Amino acid sequence: MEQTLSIIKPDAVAKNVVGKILSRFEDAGLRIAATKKMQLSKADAEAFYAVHAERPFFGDLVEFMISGPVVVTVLEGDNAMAKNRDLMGATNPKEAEAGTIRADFAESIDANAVHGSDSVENANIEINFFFAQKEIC
Ligand code: IDP
Repeated sequence: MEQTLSIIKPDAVAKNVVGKILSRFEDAGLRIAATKKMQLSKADAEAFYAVHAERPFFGDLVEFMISGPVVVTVLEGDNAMAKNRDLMGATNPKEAEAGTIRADFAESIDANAVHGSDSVENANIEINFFFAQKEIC
């Protein structure tokens, strides 16, 4: 069964829409294999987004990701990675299709409500970044 990593970002946690977002995953047939709320450290955020280290928005992205708690979740199901990306919508909420999480809950490209792994390979790396195997059911 395929797994992917979701992060509900600080803007959506602050808006108190964690349950609404998790329901969208369940309504689409994905199962929650693990989930936890946590406050990322600067080192956590820098390491997680290391692939973007050279991008001009990297500093702002790291500051945003540590601006409040996040909810990290392992989602499981058929085509979990692609299904989660479809549910999320485009990176820029102004371009996100109606009915997607970002269209409904995100403010801007900086504060865009959710992260989702963009390949099955990255999903495995990202899941191992946040969870021990014994935490995933
Ligand atoms: P994704 O989250 O849709 O996979 P990525 O390209 O992997 O998008 O970028 C990671 C995150 O970096 C985005 O979710 C967004 O918050 C931020 N980001 C991406 N591009 C920009 C930009 O051009 N300006 C500001 N922030 C950006």
